[in-house]
Amino acid sequence: EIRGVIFDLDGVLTDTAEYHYRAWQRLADEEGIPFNREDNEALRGVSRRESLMLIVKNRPYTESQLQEMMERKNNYYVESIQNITPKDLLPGAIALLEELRQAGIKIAIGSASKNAHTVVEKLGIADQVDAIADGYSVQKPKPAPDLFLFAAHELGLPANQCIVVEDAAAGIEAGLAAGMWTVGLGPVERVGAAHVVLPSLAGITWAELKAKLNN
Ligand code: B16
Ligand code: MG
Repeated sequence: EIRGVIFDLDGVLTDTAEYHYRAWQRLADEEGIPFNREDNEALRGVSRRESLMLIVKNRPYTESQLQEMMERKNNYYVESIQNITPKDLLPGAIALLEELRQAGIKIAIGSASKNAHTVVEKLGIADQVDAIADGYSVQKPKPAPDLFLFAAHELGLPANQCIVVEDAAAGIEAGLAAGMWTVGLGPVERVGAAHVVLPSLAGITWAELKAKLNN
């Protein structure tokens, strides 16, 4: 029986991906590194350091230069998320969160972002969420199962009673590695490994989701 749902944040409950992209683009432009929206696809759900490495590739930056660039990008990002409001919740998100709460299902956020708390606050869903696992919670990023296992532990639930909702391939991989049920949002080419694949959360009810997972 399922007693908890762990939601990824960026790409699932809200679209901060656009803000991440603009911040990386600005950094890449300043550094004179070719980077565009298409390149950005590879950064979906990927940690800050890994994202930077995908952008700088084998250019010979020192560790302190890499640190400075991550900090610079984060400053741009933090600036842009100040304007987030509940209107930035993706379609279907609030309805599902409310339905889950009414059904007594525990809810956690499982995000790679170190800014997840700020985003959750700005979205106005802090009271709907029982636990937040974020970029500070564990060492190993997705696709390692650690972040979702941490979230389940915070909820007081065993892994097999939890569902992970993710938009990134690495996130689905992490959910499966954790021994959880997985729901992938987006194209099968990206999240096809999930138990259930949906285009988005729009119009999705808890009853429907449960029925699909029992298939
Ligand atoms: P930060 P998620 C991820 O969030 C983003 O998808 C990814 O683009 C970002 O690099 C990562 O968080 C780290 O974020 O730089 O704010 O710590 O999809 O796991 O909610
Ligand atoms: Mg995501």
